Amino acid sequence: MDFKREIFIFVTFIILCLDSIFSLPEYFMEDHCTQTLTMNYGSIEAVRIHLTKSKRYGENMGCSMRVEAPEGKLLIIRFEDFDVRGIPDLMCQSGDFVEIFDGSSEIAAPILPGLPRRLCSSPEQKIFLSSGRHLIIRFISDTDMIAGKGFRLLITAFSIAPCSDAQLQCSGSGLCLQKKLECDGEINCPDESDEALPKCLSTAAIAGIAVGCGIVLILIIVAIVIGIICYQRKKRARIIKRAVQSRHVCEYKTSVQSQPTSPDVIMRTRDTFKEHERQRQLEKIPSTYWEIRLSQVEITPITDI
Ligand SMILES: [Ca+2]
Ligand SMILES: [Ca+2]
Repeated sequence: MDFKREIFIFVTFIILCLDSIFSLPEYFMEDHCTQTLTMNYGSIEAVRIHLTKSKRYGENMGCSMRVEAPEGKLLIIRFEDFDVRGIPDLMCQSGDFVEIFDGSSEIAAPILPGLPRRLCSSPEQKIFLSSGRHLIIRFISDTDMIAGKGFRLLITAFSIAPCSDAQLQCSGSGLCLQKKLECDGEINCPDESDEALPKCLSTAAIAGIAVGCGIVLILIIVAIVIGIICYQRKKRARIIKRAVQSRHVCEYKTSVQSQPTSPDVIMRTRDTFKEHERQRQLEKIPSTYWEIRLSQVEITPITDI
């Protein structure tokens, strides 16, 4: 019974490790300007988008990226981080700013109803829903050197209830998300119900599992390296042993050739060779082995003469 429990814990641990490995896809917008990021059925229907890999975005930057949800689905946009240096008092008409269009072109309506079209400081409202399967993110920076880290968005596809068996329903709304987004450590539902305790592990527990996975991977790598070193040492030892044995055979042959060729010695040597060859063929033992054995057997009688 205990054994089954240990297997269950081990399998759960491996699944969690794999789950953490296959985490959300992440994109840097600066690498995908003018491109469309498409979420396909079967893949994870959520992505994280960073503006830049650098600590600060560059000056004079203009970049637009389109995001497309699977057919029949809409998009949840969550601002996880926002550090853009514009001038809110001037309605972001100066400095750097972000625009999010609720459609597939830049003439679509902004996704921020009731708010300024441009964003240049952290918005009080962090979550927005698209009205269709497309949205466009556009970032513009001016020519001065005043710059921030940019922004980080988590975008999740959803459909309207009723949900299918392959979906989870955010408890505070009728939004249906891909089931694999439940308890994955990412907050996808607007009300955060996909990561609610106690059904999901806490962030600390997930961090602990991630550390455990890292330690297990390191141990596996160390074991593989030790195994390779041991194998190479054994292989080298076998090569040295064969070389020593071959040298003994050569020494024996040289010894036989240098001995007086009395008829009695020649006959004894021939008889011994024949006997060993007969045994070798019966037992199908490689001739090299018998040459070595012969060298060990024959040295004594020959040196006695
Ligand atoms: Ca600037
Ligand atoms: Ca989640």
